[in-house]
Amino acid sequence: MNPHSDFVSLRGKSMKLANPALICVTFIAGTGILTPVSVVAARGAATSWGGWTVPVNWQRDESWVGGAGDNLWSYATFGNEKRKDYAMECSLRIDTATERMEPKYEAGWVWTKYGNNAEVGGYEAGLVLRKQGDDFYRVMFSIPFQEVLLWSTRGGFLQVASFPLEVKKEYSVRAQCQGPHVTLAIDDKPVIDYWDRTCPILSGSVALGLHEGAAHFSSARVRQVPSVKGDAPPHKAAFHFRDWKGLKWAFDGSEPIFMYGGNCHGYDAKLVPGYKPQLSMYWYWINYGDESFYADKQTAFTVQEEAERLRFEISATDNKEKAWLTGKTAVTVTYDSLNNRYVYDHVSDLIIPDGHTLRLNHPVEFTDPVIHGHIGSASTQGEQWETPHPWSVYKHVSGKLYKLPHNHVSWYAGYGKPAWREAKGNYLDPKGGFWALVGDPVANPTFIVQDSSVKDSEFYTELCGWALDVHKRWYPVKPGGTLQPGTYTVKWQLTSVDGRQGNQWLQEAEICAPDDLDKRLLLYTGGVGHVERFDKAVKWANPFSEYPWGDASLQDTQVGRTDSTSLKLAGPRSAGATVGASNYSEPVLEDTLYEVSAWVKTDGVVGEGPGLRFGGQEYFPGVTGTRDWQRIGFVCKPNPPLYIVPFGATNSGAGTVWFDDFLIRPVAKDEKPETPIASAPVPINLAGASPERLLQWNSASDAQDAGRTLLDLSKHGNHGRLEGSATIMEEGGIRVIEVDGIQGYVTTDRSFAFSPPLTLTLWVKPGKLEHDWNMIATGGAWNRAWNLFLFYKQAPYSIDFRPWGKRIFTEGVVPPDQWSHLAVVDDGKTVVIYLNGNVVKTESSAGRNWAAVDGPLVLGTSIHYDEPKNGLAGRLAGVTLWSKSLDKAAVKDLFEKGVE
Ligand SMILES: [Ca+2]
Repeated sequence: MNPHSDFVSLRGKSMKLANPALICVTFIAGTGILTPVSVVAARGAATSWGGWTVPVNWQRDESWVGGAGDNLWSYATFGNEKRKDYAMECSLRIDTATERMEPKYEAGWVWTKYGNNAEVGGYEAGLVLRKQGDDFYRVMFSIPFQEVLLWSTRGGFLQVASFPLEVKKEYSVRAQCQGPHVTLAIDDKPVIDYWDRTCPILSGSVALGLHEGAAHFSSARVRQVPSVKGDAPPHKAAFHFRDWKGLKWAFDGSEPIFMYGGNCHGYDAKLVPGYKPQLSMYWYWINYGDESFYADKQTAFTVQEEAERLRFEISATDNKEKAWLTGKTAVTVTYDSLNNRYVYDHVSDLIIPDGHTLRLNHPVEFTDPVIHGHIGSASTQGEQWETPHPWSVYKHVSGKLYKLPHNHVSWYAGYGKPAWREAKGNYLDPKGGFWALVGDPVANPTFIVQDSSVKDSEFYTELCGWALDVHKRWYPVKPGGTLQPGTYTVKWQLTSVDGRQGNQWLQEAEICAPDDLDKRLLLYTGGVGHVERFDKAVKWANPFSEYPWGDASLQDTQVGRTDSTSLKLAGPRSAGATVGASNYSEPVLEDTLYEVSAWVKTDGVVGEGPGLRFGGQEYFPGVTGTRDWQRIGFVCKPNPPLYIVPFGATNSGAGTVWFDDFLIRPVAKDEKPETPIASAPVPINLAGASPERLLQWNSASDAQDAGRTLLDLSKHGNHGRLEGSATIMEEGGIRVIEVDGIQGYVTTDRSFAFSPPLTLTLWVKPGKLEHDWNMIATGGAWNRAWNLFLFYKQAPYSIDFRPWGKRIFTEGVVPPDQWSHLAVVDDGKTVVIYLNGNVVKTESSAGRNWAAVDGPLVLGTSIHYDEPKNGLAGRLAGVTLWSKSLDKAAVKDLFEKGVE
C-alpha cells in the first residue's frame, strides 16, 4: 500500500465516481464482489474540509482484504490516512440477513488463529474508521446476533452492544472519531462509546464494508469534527460472565476479555484492555509420567465474584484412569490501573484422596498457555505472519536472566536432556521466578510462580518445539517420589509487561546455554510453489521461524546447479521438514495433486539412489552411478493430515547425491506431468526385494564409500550407516563391524514397525564390556520397540531382550572374545531366543502393536536425545531382520554357515 496516496489501495479495476456530494451504493454479498448496482449522481457540490474535498471519490478496494470471496469483507474506501477527527454519517439498510455464520468463532486450534478474529461470521455490514496502513476500527452490524460490534485490528473485539436491528429498515448511522474516543449512534441513540486507552489509531481513511447478506448504504457523508478535549476517563473494571455467540465469555464492561470453554480451557485471553487477545490456556492438571492422568473433565464451575474483580473456580477430575483424583483452580482476575493490565491470579490444587498415592517420575503440569501469533512461517517466501514474541526471558533460580529463541527446534539445554537437570537449566525460583514472552510493543505475557505448598520444590517451564506453547510443570516431590494423600497447591500469576520492560529484560538476559552455541542448521526457505535453493544456514541458537532440513553440514557450499549451494547426502541419509497451515506456510490443499521435483547429481551411487518424499509417498527413479545434474520428480496426492505434511530428500545406498532447486507445487486439474516427471510415486521396495528378509547385512555389504555405508542386500533399501568410531574390520577373510562401547554404532536411515512375526539373527563377539547394559540392537522411536543387550560386566554374559519393555532374561550364556550366533524370534505369541542354534529361552510375546513407535534399527548402542548410551564393546556380523518367525532348523542352518 502506498501511504502517500489519497486512496489507500489501488489495484485492479477501480470505480471512481465523479464528484458526487452524496452517493447511494448497493452492495451485493455472496458473489464475492462488491458491486455498485445503483449510483445516484451528484446531488450537490463538493465541500471543502481542511484541504480534503469531500467527497472526492469512492472506490472499490479489493486488495485490502486479500481478494474478494465469500466470508471476506469487501470495502469501498475513501479519503487518506492523515484525516484525524471526523464523523461519518450514512443511511444503512440491511436487505437480506446472513444465514451463514461462517467462519464461526472457534475455540480450538488457537495456534492457527490469526488476525484477532478479523473474519468472524454473522455480520452483514460495517463502517471502517481510521484505516491506517493495515490498522483500522470496524463497526459491525449483525441481524442474527442483534448487535453492533466495535472491532479493531489492534484490539480485536472491543465493544459489544445489543441493538434490535431489523431487515429492510432504514437506519441513520453516525460514527465519530475524536482522538481516542470512538462512538456510534443509530437514529441518534448512542450505541457504541469506546475510549481506546491502550493503542489508539488516531488518523486514517474510511470505508463502507459488506460481509454477508445484502446491505444498502446511502447518503454517505464524512465531515470534520473538533478535536477531543481532555483525557479519557480512567478505566474502571466491571467484570462479569455473559453468554455471547452461544458461549460463556468473561467481559470487562462491554469488552469480551476471554472465552471459557466447558473443557476447563480459557480461550482468546486479553492481558490488557483494548489489546488483542494473546493466549489460550487450560486450567486443569495433567501428568505425562508413568502414572498419567488428564484431569480435564469439569465437575464444577462456580463464580464467586463479579464487578471490580472476577473470581471463579473450576473443579475437574480425570475421566479415564484416575477418577478419584481432583484438580481445582481458583482464578481471580483484576485490573491493575497503574500498569494498565489484567492480572490473572491462580491457586491450583491437586488433591489426592485418602487411600490413593501417585508416583511422579515426571513433573505434574498445571497449565499450558498457547500464545497466539507465536509461530513464524515455515517458509521465508510464504506469507509473513506477525510473530510478536520471538523470545522468552526467564529468571533463573540464581536470579540471573536468560533468554531463549522461539525457533521450533527446542535447542536449549533444558528440553529434557539429563545435563539440563544437572545444570538446573531453567529452574524458576518459586518465590517470584518468572517466565516472559517478549517482543511485543504493548503487552508481553508473563508467568510468575509465586508460592507452593512444598518448600524447595522444583518448577519447570518447557517450550513445546512445535506449537511453542509453554508447559508449566512442578515436582511436589523429588523425581520418582510418591505423592501421599493431601492437597498440593501452586500459586501462580499470569499477567504482562509492556514493550519497554520486555526489551529491557531481553537486553539484560544472556542466551541460555544450549547444547552447542555454534551448531548450525540448514533452513527450509522454499515453501510450496517456491524453489528451494538450499542457500540458507543459520546458527541453531538464533531466533528464526523457518523449519530446518537438518544440520547445516548437509549443505554443500561448493556445489550447486545454478549457484554454489545444494543439499548433499553421502551414504544412506535423509533430510526433510514439513509444510502446511500448521507451519504458517502455504496451505496444502485437499483433493489436489502435487508435483515434487528436484535436480540431482550423483557420484558413485550404489543402491536405490536419490529419492523424494511428500505426504507419506515416495519416489525413487533409480538413478545410480556418477551422473551430472538431472531433474527428477513425481506427482502425488499427499496423505492427510494436510495441516502438517512431511517432505524430504533421501539417498538410499552408498555414494553421494546432491539435491538442488527442490520444488513442491500444486498441479492444475488438467495438467499432465512433463518429462521426466512421473505421474505416480515409485516406492523403494520394488520387485526383486526379498519376500522374507527386511534387511540383510553381511561381509558383502561393506561399500567402502565416503558415506560409510552398509548395503542392504535384501533390496528393501534398509542400508546402514556407520556412526562415530564404528568401523569395518577384516577378520578371517570376513568384513565385520566393530563398535567401541562409547561413540560407535550403526543405524538404518529408514524406520521399521517391528511388528511380529519377526526374527533378528546376528553374530556377536563381545569384547571387554564396560556397562551394565551393553546394547547389541535397539529399535523403534526412542529405542522403545526393541532392546537386546548383554547384561553386566562379568562373563559369561546374560542376554536381556526387552520388546516393549517386557523383560526376557537368559542368565550367563554368552562367552567373551568369541563369536556367538544369536537369534530372537517373535511370532506375536511366543518369543524364542537361540544361542548357536539352540533354544536358550522361551517366553510369551509382549503381543503389542509395535507399529506405533516405528524407528530405525540401531546396532551397538541405544540412542538418548541423539547421543549413544549403553554401548557394546565388540564385533557384530551377519545381521538379518526377517519378516517371519524362523523355525529351529532354519536358525541352526544359519549357525552352521558360520560368520558371514
Ligand atoms: Ca542451490
